[in-house]
Amino acid sequence: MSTFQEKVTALFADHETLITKKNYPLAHSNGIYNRYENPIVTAAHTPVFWRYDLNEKTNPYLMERIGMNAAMNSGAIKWNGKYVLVVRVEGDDRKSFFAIAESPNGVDNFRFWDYPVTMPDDLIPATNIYDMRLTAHEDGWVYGIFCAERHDPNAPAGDLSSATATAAIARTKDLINWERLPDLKTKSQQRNVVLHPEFVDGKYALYTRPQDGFIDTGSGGGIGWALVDDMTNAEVKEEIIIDHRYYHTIKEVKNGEGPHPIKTDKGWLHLAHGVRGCAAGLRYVLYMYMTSLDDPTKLIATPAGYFMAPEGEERIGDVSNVLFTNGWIADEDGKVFIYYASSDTRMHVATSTIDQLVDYCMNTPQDGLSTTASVNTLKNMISHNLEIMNNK
Ligand code: M1P
Repeated sequence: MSTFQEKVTALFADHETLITKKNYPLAHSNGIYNRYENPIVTAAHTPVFWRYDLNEKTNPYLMERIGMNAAMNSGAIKWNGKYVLVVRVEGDDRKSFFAIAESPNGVDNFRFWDYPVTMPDDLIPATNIYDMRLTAHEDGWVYGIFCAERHDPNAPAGDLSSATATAAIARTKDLINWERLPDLKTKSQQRNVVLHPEFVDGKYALYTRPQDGFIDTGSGGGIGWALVDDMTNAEVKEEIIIDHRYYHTIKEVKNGEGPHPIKTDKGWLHLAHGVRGCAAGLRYVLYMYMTSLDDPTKLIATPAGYFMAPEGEERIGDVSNVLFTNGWIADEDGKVFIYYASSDTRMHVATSTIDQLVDYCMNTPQDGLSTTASVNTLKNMISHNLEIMNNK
């Protein structure tokens, strides 16, 4: 029979083995990106001392006292040479909070900082917060924009499910001390709001996602764009849709900007999620697009279909059939670390390069929005290739 101390030692040893496990790219790649063998952050990666009371007197059975359910939708930033994720950790109590995990190489050895983020909640308290997008803005602040969820004050008595989604804003200079700013003022509910890293016409620029209700985007036509004078009192006065939803596409029901776009010589590179309905529920996939450097509201590349869709164990989790992203890091050498969550449960990484992603966006055929158009695109590829093959 193990002593209490032996059991504690085993818990820490197992945890250390898990978080220091080397991660390798999968042998197969589609030429666009490389997936990796293991999830990079899971609920089990959260520190043992978050979950267990380590005092034998108060926890003689060494029970898990505060359970962690998921580690998902993470913002990302390169910080002091480390690959840093602001992870959405969800406790067994269904409350999400932010916690920082950092890695020396971006693909494994993610270790949580001792304490979760203390996010000031003094303006309008929210019940739940999640899905932070980080932007190191040229004004010198690092902004975190995230969803603040509250029970709908207009819900009929007994309806404990109706909620409202608002874009909450905070900023920091050290990722430790956060200054909470007023939530974004906007006509509709909002989720998936992202700050563009540069001023545009001297203003802050936001990617928005107007929605009629907490879940339904309804008349909100897709990913929006709004210029804002002041982030300390941010208000959307005018909003235009820059990336529309279309019937019978991967983003028919909803879409949302992922992390802020990466600036390249050829244009702004965007990563987003698209949602469609099916008999099994909603299916969330990742897709890409590019906008012009001269006019960031103008689409210049719109590859058809999805960039990544759930595969293998990624398909299963708390909300199955979901890939979601709100973080990526572009290194100086052009390598890109794409951080994505699967099925609202765990975090993964895939790597690519700016050149590959630009090539993917510029040279993947567009969606012709019908079977006939898709078959014509396919026939062009076949005849092009048969000519090459037959001339060998
Ligand atoms: O459950 C899938 C995702 O659903 C929401 O995303 P969207 O607003 O686009 O529907 C969010 O709650 C997100 O956190 C979640 O991963």
